[in-house]
Amino acid sequence: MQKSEKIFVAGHRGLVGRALVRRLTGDGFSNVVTRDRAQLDLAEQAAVDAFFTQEKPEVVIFAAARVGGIKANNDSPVEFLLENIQIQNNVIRGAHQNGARKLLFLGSSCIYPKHAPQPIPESALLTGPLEPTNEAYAIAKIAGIKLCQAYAREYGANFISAMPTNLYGPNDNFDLVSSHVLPALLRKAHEAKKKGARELVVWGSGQPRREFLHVDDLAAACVFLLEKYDSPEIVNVGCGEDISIRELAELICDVIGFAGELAWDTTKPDGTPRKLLDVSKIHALGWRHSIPFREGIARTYEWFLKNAAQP
Ligand code: GFB
Repeated sequence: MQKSEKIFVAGHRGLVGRALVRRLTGDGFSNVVTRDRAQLDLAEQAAVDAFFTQEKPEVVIFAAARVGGIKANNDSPVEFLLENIQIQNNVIRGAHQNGARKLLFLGSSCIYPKHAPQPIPESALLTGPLEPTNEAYAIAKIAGIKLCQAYAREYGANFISAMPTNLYGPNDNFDLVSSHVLPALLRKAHEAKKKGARELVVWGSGQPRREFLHVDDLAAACVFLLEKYDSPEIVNVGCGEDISIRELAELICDVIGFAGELAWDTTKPDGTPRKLLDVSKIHALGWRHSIPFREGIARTYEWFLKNAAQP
């Protein structure tokens, strides 16, 4: 990519979008374009068309999405399906119609079947039923992948798709109802420690296993793929290691310094039993993550203390 190329980051206010803008500007890309939701609602096709007609970005990174943890996904399938399909259709179509030379679509590891082989190779896509708690989000993301591949096949577009594993980092959502597990436990452990509580409640059985990647590593992988990868075949992005939710809770308590007990709320769903990506493809291309997990949690906790913790 040329440092002066016009790069549109769709979703720049989110966890991923903010990391992308940090990375791109840090790497010297001088023409990064963003729009707040008040200026451009990505769900409005006419507004998105007008934006692309006027700006004609050369590169588009699609990091806009309605996202949430297991409860938000399970409670609002209509919104996860409708909004994600609307915004991705508008942006992908607008990018193609206005001559974008490259687009990177960000999916999610939940696109793979619930009982996919572990670690999950890219070839597992559409080989079995999805996890019900996030089926709506997964279907929307699969539709986005397929739209990019259709643009590549029918029109020769260089539209690529990356599948990140569970992400965490600064600017995450720390709301206890709608967030993902890592920010939720970080906040719960902080508040339990502050109150001198004896226990911390963790959802589910603690048995499911998840893989976590710091969002700054994902941003680095995105820039790498934009520069080095030109195939419509999807690419997994992860760290290659997973951990049980029980181990995660213990690690977070240790980083934060909460010494109480863990209690299990088994009325909450476990979701997919295991979600570990096979990252051999991106390793073979020449990219690896670099932020150690414990350090990434500590850095996220520092950010939380400065920006999101209740006084
Ligand atoms: O991160 P999470 O919400 O989503 O939950 P998924 C992961 C696991 O952590 C589940 C458990 O087994 C939860 O039951 N967990 C334990 C908790 N305590 C908590 C807590 O306090 N809050 C939360 N949220 N979970 C999401 C999908 O699946 O992952 C999305 O729903 C997306 O579509 C995202 O793919 C990456 O990993 O199960």
